[in-house]
Amino acid sequence: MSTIISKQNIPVGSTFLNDVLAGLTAERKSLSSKYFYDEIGDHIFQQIMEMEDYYLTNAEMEILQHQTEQIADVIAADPSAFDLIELGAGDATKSVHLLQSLINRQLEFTYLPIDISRHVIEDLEENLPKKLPTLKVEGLNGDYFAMVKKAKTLSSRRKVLLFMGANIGNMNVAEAEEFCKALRNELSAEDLLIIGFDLKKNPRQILAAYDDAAGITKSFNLNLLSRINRELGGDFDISKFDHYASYDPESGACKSYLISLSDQLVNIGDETIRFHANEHIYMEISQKYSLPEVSEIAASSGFIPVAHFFDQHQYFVDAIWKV
Ligand code: AVI
Repeated sequence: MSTIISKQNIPVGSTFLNDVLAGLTAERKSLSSKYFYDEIGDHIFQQIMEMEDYYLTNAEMEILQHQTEQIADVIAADPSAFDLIELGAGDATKSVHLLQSLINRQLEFTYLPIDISRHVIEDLEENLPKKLPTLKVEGLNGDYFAMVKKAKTLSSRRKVLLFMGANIGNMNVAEAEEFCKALRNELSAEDLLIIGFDLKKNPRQILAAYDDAAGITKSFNLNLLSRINRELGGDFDISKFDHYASYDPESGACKSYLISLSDQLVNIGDETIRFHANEHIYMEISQKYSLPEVSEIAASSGFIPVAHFFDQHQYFVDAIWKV
């Protein structure tokens, strides 16, 4: 089947193009943060995770470093063999601690990292065996739900799902609930979900994590406009947009926007998009939760909380839920 190409050489029907145009021609302009992660975006996100202000990485790392044995105890309470499936595995820096502990216990399991990036999966399959030679790894490249379904066809062993890094925060509360319900529907009675939530805390601290003085988060957001220029033939002038982050302590919603600094026209493919001065593009939500709100999400999506693991400051929680 031949692909129809538009005059800008963009495959017609490209999801990225369609999503970008739908978002920027809507009354309230938005772009999806799932498109942040091209190669450059991955690199900038790595820099964000190394920032002093971005407390989330260290908080969850502390949990994995110091409470891995207790987490492994919950998993090993059922002695049967299992598949450990990680959604959005990245470079697995945090999960390595848990993997090591499960290996030390000589538990029978296979690690199935799922990532949308083929590059990430190839790296994991190549590098993890160097760190953990006896680990059985089977990388799955693709969409979370399609790959969880595929994992279920590969073995009938019980499943332990890992969804860490506060990735659930990049959905609003209703979307998070729908997502957890959909995960619940894929799981059976003996399965577990280990899921990381960033907790509500001093609003200034949260805002600082998403509005760093060095402008790394700003470049993370602006990179999506550059990506549109690179991949969709857009002509955004990046210098004419600023980054703005806000945090609402009541709802727990931390939101990022790009603000148009002037009246301007931007061309993407065959479309011309008008921006007014000070008009915003909604870019990303990083939802924060209280512990009762975490348990509400568990209950409304059909899970039962089994255990909670916090860092010493209670900035972050890794919750274990059963079905
Ligand atoms: C990937 N995700 C959990 C990050 C977050 O904290 O929402 C993405 C991010 N956006 C800006 N800084 C980090």
